[in-house]
Amino acid sequence: MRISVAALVCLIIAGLPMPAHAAGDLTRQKPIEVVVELGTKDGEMRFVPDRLEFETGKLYKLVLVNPSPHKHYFTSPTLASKVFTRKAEVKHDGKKLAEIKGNIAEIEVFPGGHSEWWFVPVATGTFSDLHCHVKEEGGASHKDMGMVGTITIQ
Ligand SMILES: [Cu+2]
Repeated sequence: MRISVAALVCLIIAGLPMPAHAAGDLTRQKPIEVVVELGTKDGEMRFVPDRLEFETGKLYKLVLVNPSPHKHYFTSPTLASKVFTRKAEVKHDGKKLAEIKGNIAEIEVFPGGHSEWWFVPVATGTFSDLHCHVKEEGGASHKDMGMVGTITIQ
């Protein structure tokens, strides 16, 4: 029996387990929305939630809102190194004010502010370097006051 190279390649490919999202532009999927509050209305120094989970190969819209009276940062150098960023957006009252392209290292959100970070995780890991490095007058940083979190990418 003769079998063509093309047929052989088809047989090999058909036998491999392929994730459903493997084909096409991963940044053009319908995004999974994850909302994180930076600080609380009462001025508590924490991220809500403070544990985030993502999966590689999926598009996320990480919505960062600040309901508190303080400005806050969302900073995780490890997360920044493990994602491909499609864009970041700044919104006010549901209206888009700015769209930023390129790599994002950290995002600062002012009281009442709303930003979105659209990204696709490309590497796995668990890391606890999410923090806010704003310092209040007197020297204590929000990180020292409990504004920290853990991120897992599976
Ligand atoms: Cu802060």
